[in-house]
Amino acid sequence: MSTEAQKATRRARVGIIGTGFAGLGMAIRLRQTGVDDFILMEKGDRIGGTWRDNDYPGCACDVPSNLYSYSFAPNPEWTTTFAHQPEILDYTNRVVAEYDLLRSTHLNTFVQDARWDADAQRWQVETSQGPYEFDVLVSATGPLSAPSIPNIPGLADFEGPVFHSAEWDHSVDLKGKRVAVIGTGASAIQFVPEIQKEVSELKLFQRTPPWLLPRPEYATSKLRRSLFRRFPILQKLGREYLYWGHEAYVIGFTRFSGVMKLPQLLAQRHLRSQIKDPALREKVTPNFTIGCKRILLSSNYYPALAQPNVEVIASGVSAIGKGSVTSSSGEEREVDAIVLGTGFHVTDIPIAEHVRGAAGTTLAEEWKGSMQAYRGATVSGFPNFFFVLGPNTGLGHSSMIFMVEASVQYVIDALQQMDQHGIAQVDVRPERYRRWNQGIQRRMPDTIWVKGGCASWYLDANGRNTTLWPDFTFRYRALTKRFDLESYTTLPRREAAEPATEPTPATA
Ligand code: N01
Repeated sequence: MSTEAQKATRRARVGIIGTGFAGLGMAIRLRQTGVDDFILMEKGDRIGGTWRDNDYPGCACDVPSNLYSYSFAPNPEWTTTFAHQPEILDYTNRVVAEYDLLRSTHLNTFVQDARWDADAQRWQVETSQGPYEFDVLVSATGPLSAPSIPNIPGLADFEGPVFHSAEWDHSVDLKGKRVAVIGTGASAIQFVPEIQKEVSELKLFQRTPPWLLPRPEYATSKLRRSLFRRFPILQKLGREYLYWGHEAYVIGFTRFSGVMKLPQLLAQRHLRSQIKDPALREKVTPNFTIGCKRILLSSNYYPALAQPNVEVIASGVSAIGKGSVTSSSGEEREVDAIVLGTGFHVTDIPIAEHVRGAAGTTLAEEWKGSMQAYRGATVSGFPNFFFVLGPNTGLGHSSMIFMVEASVQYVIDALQQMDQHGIAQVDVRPERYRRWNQGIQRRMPDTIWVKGGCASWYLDANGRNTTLWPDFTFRYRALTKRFDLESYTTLPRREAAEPATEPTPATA
């Protein structure tokens, strides 16, 4: 692309940041409702978001695939009940092709700065590919897009390979190597059983043991697939069954924590049946109520830990040497490579540093360490800016795609109402914004995430849970079905605000 072309401002009615399930879901619904004037901006060189980035060995979904897929794009062909990453990415690519989204996608386009231009009533967006202008800006960057690299003294000086699970370095052959794994979250419990089979020694640094339930994964039969293909209603019914089964967790998570005794008993039984060594059993037994951190599903993690080439060091990490890792309890282990299963920047999402509202301040400055958004979607003082999967829309129990679809519906209805009423600008009223977030936070002390006795990435630096939705997901869907215009201040299009530049068609 020539420098001149890079400088030309590209315009569209809607700009979408990110092409994971959230961004693609937004784009598809726009297309379905007749809005073709949008551009998807993707920082990577391929679409796919977190399921593109996370391709570590064993990467798979821990929500059943029949639920973890778009409601409008059921996939009768899932080969297993819990699809693995390549199959999920294939599904995404098929949906992208079906809705012809590549022609609206600008790859390698990193959003550096987005600011609300009050005179033009538009978002001016600077990217690594030049400037853009949008009437409405949708952030769909998701909570799991920025790997968290721990600030451990000596990490930069380690002489062997070091990589994060979300940036797996497939050029490194771990076969026969002594490997340290730091972290025991949802990602680590999936890749540990895979790499355990090939490494000579695996030193697992476990700061907090997670609760695990068995993973009911099995290959789907040809008969089932053909029935789903021929009678879509059967797949729909299966999806409903899964949905309500998962929704039952909300009762224990947010209302009656005593209910969690049952899954905790099942998890204890799972642990006892898979780990016979009492010392190891003790090391990996959590000391908090199940559900306080994400409940993990695995039937091969504990057996991997029980193998002779694995040592669980039940401690955080205090230092890293040129060829060793030292635990906070002072145990030093010599290793050839380090894999970080240390999670993501979830409560300090990077996009918050790049988006500036009407007052010129960034989202991060507005939030002061605690993210918040009205109905998980809008922030006061940031007109025409929407989140898909914004603050407090995360789940610990069910499919995030359900929340994506609910969030997207809110934006779609906003656009339709803006058209209908000749509105150019909407900004959530400060008191609605404040009251909504106070309401969310008032519910938190009763939840398992606060009462359960654990520290987790659900809580931010101020100790607030700004990540999870503290209610049934159907309640969220009901709240986002209609854009509540009365909660917003609105402005019509100002004459002087007509664009100086001609609209530029999107190109892939
Ligand atoms: O990350 P995590 P993840 N020193 O944050 C430890 C989703 N997901 O990548 O518990 C030592 O859960 C940390 O210890 P502690 C899912 O939503 C979904 O595994 O904080 N240890 C923890 O053990 C999931 O929840 C699927 O004490 C350090 C681990 O690193 C989310 O992604 C699959 C440390 C981080 O665990 C994140 O999972 C996989 C330090 N300095 C992931 N810093 C699905 O199937 C952190 N840790 C849908």
